[in-house]
Amino acid sequence: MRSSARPSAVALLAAVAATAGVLAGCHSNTPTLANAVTGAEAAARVYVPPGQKDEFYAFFSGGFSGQVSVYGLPSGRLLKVIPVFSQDPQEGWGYDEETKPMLETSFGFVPWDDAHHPELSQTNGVPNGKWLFINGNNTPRIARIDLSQFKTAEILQIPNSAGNHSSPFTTPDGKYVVAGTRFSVPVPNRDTTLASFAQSFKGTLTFVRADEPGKMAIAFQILVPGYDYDLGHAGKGVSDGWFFFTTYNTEQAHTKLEVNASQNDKDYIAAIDYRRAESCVAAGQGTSTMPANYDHNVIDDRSNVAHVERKTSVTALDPSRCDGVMYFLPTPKSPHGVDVDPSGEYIVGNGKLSAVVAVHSFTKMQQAIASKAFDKVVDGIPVLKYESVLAGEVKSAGLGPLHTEFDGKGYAYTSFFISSEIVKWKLGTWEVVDRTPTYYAIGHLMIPGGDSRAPWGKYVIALNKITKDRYLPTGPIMDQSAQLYDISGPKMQLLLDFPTIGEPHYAQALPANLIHSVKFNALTDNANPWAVKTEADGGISRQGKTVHVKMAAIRSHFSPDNLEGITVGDTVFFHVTNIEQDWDIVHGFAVLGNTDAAELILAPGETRTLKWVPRASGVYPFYCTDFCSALHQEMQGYVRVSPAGSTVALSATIGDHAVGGDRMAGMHPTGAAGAVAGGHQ
Ligand code: K7E
Ligand code: CUA
Repeated sequence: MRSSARPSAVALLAAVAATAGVLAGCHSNTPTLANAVTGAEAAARVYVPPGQKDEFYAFFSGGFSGQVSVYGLPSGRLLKVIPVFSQDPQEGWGYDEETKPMLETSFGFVPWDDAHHPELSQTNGVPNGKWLFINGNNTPRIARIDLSQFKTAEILQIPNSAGNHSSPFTTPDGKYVVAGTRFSVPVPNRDTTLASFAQSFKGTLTFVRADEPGKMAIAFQILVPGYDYDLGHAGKGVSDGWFFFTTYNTEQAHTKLEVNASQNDKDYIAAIDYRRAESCVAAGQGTSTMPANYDHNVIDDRSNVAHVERKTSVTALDPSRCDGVMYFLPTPKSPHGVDVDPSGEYIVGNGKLSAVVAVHSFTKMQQAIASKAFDKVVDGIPVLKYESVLAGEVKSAGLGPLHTEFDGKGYAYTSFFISSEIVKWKLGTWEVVDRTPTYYAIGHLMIPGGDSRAPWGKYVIALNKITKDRYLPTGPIMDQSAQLYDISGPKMQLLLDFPTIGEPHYAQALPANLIHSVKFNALTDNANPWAVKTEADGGISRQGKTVHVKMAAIRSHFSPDNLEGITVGDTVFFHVTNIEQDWDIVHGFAVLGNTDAAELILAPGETRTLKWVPRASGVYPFYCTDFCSALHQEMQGYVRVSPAGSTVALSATIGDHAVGGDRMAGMHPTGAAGAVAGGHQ
């Protein structure tokens, strides 16, 4: 009967919104004059003349597209979409034999996800331009993107989790990225009545080692009460060594959360002393080995082939048996983002349903722990007294605070979803100093380096949920929208709107000179077992019903380009190597009527493999899909497919000569080759 005793969240929001004279999802804000710049001024400040380059790289999550998009700032120009969790025909990602294993999970092949939080790798709390991590929210995963290649290089699945939302935030030393579960579930997962939620459902907070490429690994999982763990951020500076996660649904509702998870005046920010966790794990104190099935998928640098490693256990830590590892900080009310200021002293809780933004003090938290200023103890975890940890409250700031970033000059910027605005306030005095409307319904906001120890506080970007009436209409669904504001002066100034791909929950950005993008891969380093180094290395071979074709692509032909001797019932693998050694000279490869894959897109120096199972006899053309030269349209060839049982001899030719010839007979690659050709039939 709790719901009759207290107003529901919806009623609360409606009441607050009505008093404030705005409607939920308000779209009627007009810019305040103090913040306005003329069109010409704004244009000049975002204009990057043709041939010149942007100052910042910005990485936007694709939300339900599953990918990451890369923009230049301040121009808002889209530079690239990096395929991560979703199959992508533009790059053949998840279609070719080399990359299909990247999308394997313990559930099987999962070619989609919902990606929310791009996180740049850090050194000493500052983005270093090496890698970008991003979470898969639906089927819990963390991906690592290599920023020298702008390519996904590694994906680790997170077991005992469901809805990997509070992820993959990094520690300042880059040692860990984290994964907190949004849904609590039975751990280990099993058939259980949903009504037993409060007894049998658990949350997990997972610390993943992430400082060595190709070696992401779960260090430990902390088993926590069955709440929803929403977002997280590491401490830094004075709070280095701690991690903070927001919770909601401390009511432990399993149905109608809209009402039932909005009862408590305060939920918690969970504070984890992860160095203490490390010492308990090292000493075996409060730990157990839990069985768990999850995949770790890595692309080998040199062969470019992805491999799946199935893992079978994790180290679990019970915080009630590791003294001092975890505390709860009461925080009003269903907090979403938790953001730590550049000094590490202030921990900002963005209570979605709260009228204030509550800011905790790390120093006070330490004192409260020392003096045992506890309200109560939940499942062995002390709950600190709200007043004993509170640094201050930002009052009457707006409605529906979600996220906060920092400019490095003593100010914080908080997004307000319901009142659809960014509010700038001063750390320490908590006074609101500026506000500006967003169009419309802002979620995250982003300042380059704005969650780091040293923000580049020149711009803030609003990542908005609703776009209607801003651009030419595109039917009932509009792409989401970003807005760029200049924050170099005392007032935020709106300069630019630009559309995004999918729903950009969050983004991160850093100065362009911190990224070292390679121009091509050296052919001499290409260790793909099917690579060819010259045109003469191509050829065709048969192993039972499997036919392997090794092919070189170079302006403007394939070698070989005529293939015969394939029969219905064969499975054909085209292993194509782009043997160009020049920046941005890309070739593609596609074959008529292929139901087994998309195209291949080949970076210079790279080998990829296309699977094809012809279902009928005939002649099938193949061609290059990337307009690579004046004679690109000539870059084509034919495969002859004969009826099953045909005795047509296997041949691979170009012009008047055979390619590979007898050297191909009995060709039987070893090692990783088997994984490429046979792994995903
Ligand atoms: Cu606020 Cu998924 Cu970080 Cu969307 S989340 S807004
Ligand atoms: Cu190669 Cu077009």
